Amino acid sequence: MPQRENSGVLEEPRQVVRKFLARPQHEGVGAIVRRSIGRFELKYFDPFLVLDEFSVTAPAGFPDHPHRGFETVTYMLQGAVTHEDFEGHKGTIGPGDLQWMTAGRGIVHSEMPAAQGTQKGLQLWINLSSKHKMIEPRYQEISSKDIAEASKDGIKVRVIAGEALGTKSPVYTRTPTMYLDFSLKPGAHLQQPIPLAWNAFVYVLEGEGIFGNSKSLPVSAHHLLLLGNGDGLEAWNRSSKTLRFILVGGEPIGEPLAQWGPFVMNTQEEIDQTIGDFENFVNGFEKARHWRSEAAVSHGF
Ligand code: FJE
Ligand code: FE
Repeated sequence: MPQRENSGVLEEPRQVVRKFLARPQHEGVGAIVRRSIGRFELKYFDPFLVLDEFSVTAPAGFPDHPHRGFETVTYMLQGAVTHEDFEGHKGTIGPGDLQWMTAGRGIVHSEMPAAQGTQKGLQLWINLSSKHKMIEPRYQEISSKDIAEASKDGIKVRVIAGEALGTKSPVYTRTPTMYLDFSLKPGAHLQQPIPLAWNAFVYVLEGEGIFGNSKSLPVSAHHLLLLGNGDGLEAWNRSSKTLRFILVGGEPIGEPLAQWGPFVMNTQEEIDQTIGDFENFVNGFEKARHWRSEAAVSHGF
């Protein structure tokens, strides 16, 4: 056995293979997102389509828009967002809350600020395999107090999906996914297993961390790190402040991708079909014919 600096639970820690700084850009109506996955240089990191760190202040927001063929996962960091959909499903998610929405065959909804000041959070788009693209829409909503947490040796984790430090999330992931929100105190050292065949990334939220190789340079907030092959992630906080980042992994779907904005299918024919379904209010978009969100009615979007 070669000697390793950190003998522990991992045999082959994953290394950082690409690094991106997510700069702010405009999306929705007046909203600002730092998009890391889904931008030109990184169109798709199978099964992940988009990762946005969003920032919205009223009257900005994401008024009535459709989705088909994937899931949106919204995790609030600050403030609150109200969502309403064309089925009459409505709710507000506040700090630390999670909405895991499986759009499946179709959702039309609005996502708008629900509080004063700036609402911040993360929205991740996870692809669905061809056999799941047209399933019935479904929500899993978990309020902050019900998100499983565990702590050990200066590490705190909020388990959004998957398992860490022996604690499991109740969220059902149609595309097998792990989503962990880690906070490391100064001096903490993390070793987190990740299934071998999965794609995985880190997105830094605050502080500075060392990822993959203990001799690498520290990485700061708003950076996305794509991880290479291996059985897990090793991370260190050698700074004097808390380091917070998310670690997300998923089983690659390995199918062709055809995307038109909020519609994600396998072929261009399916995209054309979807645009037709949406325009003609059929195949899951029936209720879009007469629906407008309360936000749209009252603000004239
Ligand atoms: C969308 C542009 C968009 N990131 N983060 C085009 F902005 C959106 C969209 C969002 C979004 C919503 C929230 Cl609450 C947070 C986001 C993009 O709604 F769906 C398309 N098609
Ligand atoms: Fe949306």
